[in-house]
Amino acid sequence: MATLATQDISDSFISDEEMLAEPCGWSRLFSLGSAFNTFDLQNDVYTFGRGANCDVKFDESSKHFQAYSKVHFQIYREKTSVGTHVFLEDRSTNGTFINSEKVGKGNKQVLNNNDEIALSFKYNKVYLYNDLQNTDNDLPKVVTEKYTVTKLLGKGACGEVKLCFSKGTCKKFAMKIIPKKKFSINDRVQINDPSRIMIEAKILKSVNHPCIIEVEEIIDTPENLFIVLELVEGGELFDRISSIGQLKEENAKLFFYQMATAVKYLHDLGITHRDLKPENILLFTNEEDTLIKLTDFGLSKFFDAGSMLKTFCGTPTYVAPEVLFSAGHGTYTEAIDSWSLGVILFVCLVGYPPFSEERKDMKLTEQILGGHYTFPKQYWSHISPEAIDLVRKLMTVNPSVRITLKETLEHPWFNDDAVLKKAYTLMHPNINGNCISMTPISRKRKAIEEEEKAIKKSR
Ligand code: PIT
Repeated sequence: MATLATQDISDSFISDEEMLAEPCGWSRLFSLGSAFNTFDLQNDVYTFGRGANCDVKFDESSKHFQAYSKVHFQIYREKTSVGTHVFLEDRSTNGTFINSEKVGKGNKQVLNNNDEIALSFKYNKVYLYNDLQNTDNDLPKVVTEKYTVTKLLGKGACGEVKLCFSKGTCKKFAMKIIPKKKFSINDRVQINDPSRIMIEAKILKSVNHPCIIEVEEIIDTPENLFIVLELVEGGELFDRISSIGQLKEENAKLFFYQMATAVKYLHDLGITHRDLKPENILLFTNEEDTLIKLTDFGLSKFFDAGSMLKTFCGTPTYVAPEVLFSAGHGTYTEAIDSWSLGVILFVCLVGYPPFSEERKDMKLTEQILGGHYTFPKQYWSHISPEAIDLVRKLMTVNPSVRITLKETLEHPWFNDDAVLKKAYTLMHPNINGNCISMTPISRKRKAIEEEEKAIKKSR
């Protein structure tokens, strides 16, 4: 029984049954690992470890339980004349890591807001430290009453993406924050056109595909648009390729098949993505075989062919020749996505782009406009002729003969049951009996059906 004098530690755990919307204490440790619970710090000192005497005792079912020390680490706060400081002291044999840096047995380090704590292994992140005194000041109440917004996941031209936790369930999401006003970066004024942003958000909300990032909700305020997105944790395809040089052909096929299915799905709905590149393709997990998720529909378009001047901000590595040719003023079809996918496939297979500014004999735009790319033996000898044939068909200069996404999926490169089966299992986990509960996707489908019913009724 809990007494008034000493607070029962178990009061601080947030079980699934009694999800606490509001944190109680001076800091919160958000769980990043499945065997760890989100935990509110109320007292001045806490010990964490596998020993029975610890204030927070690790769950025996946790994957690395044996690698943890009896007392693994301690968190405490010290009130001094210059303020209150929070420290983590490493007491473990195998190490406690703050943002991937080992603290080291007997050492202590100041804990700052959004620090990630890992145990025994650098990648075994179990907690995110959230300093409750110091957060959310500049976020509107409509956001903070539902979400705790924490560390930065990425920064793009039109806003930031942050990690956030839903206050009811502590479920993790990504939150894209898009300022509506003009803002300037290095004296270059950029404009975030609110209607464009809304188009992106609406397109994302209207689609439903396992390989397209899912929107949980959109919060519209006078200053910003907040798009709450499903959280994916494997980073960008771009970084995966950069870190390993190039993908194995089988792996490239698994990823590319998913991209092609997702883009075909969009084309069937009359949507062109228009900005496909490895930076906009996210990986669901860090595993080798994983789901891909298309993002950044900032340039995407419903139905009509249109111009796309915004494309000319960066290097046109992935831009189709017909777009370059008319400098963004022409009208284009969905075939521009096939071209970009061809460039992506090229990069996945060999780790370098088909066109480059480093080439001395021809300017970059000339290379693209004329489709001047080659498959040097030195890099391509181990790649199958089918893969090369598909790259050629996607990177065909004339858009009216370029291969479509439907034809891409029927291409002989995909006569590969093992890869297709893998892709299918990743894309439809619940059909294989792995998951029977209602997924966000099925919830969303149901919501859409209900909305459609309501619209029909009101007509
Ligand atoms: C995540 C994790 C992450 C980044 C994102 C989502 C970003 C998604 C995104 C969505 C857009 C966009 C740009 C980025 O225009 O690290 O779950 O609609």
